[in-house]
Amino acid sequence: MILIGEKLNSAIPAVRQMIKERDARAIQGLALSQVASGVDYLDVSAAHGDEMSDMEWLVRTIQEVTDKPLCIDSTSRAVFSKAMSLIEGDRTRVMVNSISMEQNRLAEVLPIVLEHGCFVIGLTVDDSGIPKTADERIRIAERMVELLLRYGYDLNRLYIDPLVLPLAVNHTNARTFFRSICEIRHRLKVRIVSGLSNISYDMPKRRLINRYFLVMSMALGMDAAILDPLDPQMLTAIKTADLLLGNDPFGRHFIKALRSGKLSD
Ligand code: THG
Repeated sequence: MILIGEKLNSAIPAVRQMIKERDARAIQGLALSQVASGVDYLDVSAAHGDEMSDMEWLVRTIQEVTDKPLCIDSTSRAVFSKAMSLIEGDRTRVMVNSISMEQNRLAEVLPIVLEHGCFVIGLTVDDSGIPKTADERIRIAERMVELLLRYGYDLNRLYIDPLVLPLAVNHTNARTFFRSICEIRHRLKVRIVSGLSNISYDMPKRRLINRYFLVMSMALGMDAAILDPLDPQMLTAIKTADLLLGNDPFGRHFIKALRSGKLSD
């Protein structure tokens, strides 16, 4: 599975503080520890603060210590433009997080994706809000795929995010998400990504719920996840699920994780 490390996010109070204090060492430490855990992308979000200048500082600071591709997490065209202008090396490796079928968001962010040929996360949301049912999510994903095809976008670079709603709001919300994954993959043949942790909002034992939810989603074909790669039990669940799903020939990654002490019982 493709792992997107979630830690470089100003929504996390300790990280917000590091950004505010321009604590480059602490931010670089968070980048490097996620890279050491095996992430494929580093999500970077500066929405809580002065987004423009914080994003600029983050992109520069992170790239001083790693060339892992960044997943730029924003809603603002100006922030994406700025971040893209600072990317060192191949800009097509960047993941834009995210577009949606909300008309404003689409008009703002899609041109950036098309201009640079980046990967993109497409949220299944439109101007009527986050859909409650799987069918509505599927329809929005269909509309997005049609639109991107019209622009000649390479659909191999699209990750649909069917947006998880909390179980505490409706006890069938995980089931709705599972159905969305299956149908979107089956009908549209595009990849699926998710942030997952919303599922356990307002519940006890959040990490436990998140972990089982992740493994079940992987079994249904989820391709990528935005998560905390520093959580050893989460990483163990991912390595074990990848082994069982046939994504790890000869168990090489499993054994490597075991040898480096990353697997917990
Ligand atoms: N989809 C897309 N992008 C997203 C999300 C999504 N971006 C933001 C968010 N959801 C994913 N990122 C985070 C970042 C931090 C936390 C949750 C989601 C968080 N972290 C705590 C911490 O690090 O301290 C707790 C971690 C833990 O205990 O496991 O809460 O859904 N496209």
